[in-house]
Amino acid sequence: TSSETYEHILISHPRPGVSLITLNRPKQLNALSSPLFSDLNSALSTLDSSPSTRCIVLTGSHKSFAAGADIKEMSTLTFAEAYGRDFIKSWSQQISNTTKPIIAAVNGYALGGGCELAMMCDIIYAGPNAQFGQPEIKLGTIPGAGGSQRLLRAVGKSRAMEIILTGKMVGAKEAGEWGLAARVFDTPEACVEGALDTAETVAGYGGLAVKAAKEVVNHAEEVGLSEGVKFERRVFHGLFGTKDQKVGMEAFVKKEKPEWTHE
Ligand code: CO8
Repeated sequence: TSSETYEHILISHPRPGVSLITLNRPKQLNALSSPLFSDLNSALSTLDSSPSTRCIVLTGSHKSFAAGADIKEMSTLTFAEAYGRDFIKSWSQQISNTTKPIIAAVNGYALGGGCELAMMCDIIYAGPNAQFGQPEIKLGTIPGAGGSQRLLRAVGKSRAMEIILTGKMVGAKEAGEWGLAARVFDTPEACVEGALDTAETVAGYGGLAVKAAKEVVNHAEEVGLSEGVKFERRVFHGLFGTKDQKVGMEAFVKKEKPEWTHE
């Protein structure tokens, strides 16, 4: 996949099993346009089915992860157009369908759709200048790609309400303390490197167990506790049918390093 080229994103494979997607509309602070999403979705689809990719890191520039949906593209949209083509739905479909873990390395602005995009990822790491926010209220609208739902789950009602009702930005320190970001780093470079380190760790495990782990955690957001625990147990049972479960447990018993087969 290293030969792929896109207009609005960059793809590289900086670590074994790890692919890095860099949003690349620097002049527009990575505003999320339809062509950018077309590139992103195509790349995610390719990487999700590529055996050489086991974990994905998504980042932007040091100044901006993504400053939201492209306001210039949206400003004249009518209700009939938005409803008629279910505006935004296709944008987030591919990222939600991606079975490999995605780590967002957020430096600079993650606003509106940018914050929503980060929250669609499985882990968020933040650089020191990260600024999260849902400023849609300032534009006379509200979050449209899951922001109200995922922010509520990430930081609780009172903080989510404050962010969404005021449009204020939340810095890296608070994002870390509130659990929106799993870790906060001292420099933008360290944020991306930290995400790549974690991605390399994840990529070093058996692919089926990684896929199952992501699936059961995501399922928890959809269902109640007893249903979620049951689903987790069934997937857990299923993993006894994989070669990697035997590889992993036998290696532990023999005090050897597991050689994952991803089968
Ligand atoms: N859309 C289009 N262009 C943008 C956007 C945007 N969201 N953000 C920045 N730009 C452009 C600016 O227009 C400017 O372009 P130009 O040079 O041609 O004038 C360029 O990027 C640089 O921006 P600024 O000059 O404003 O840079 P500053 O450093 O002064 O300010 C800010 C940075 C604070 C980030 C400022 O640009 C800003 O407030 N941007 C808008 C943030 C915003 O409101 N985002 C929410 C958009 S609504 C939304 O996302 C709805 C969600 C829909 C779902 C999405 C699916 C994932």
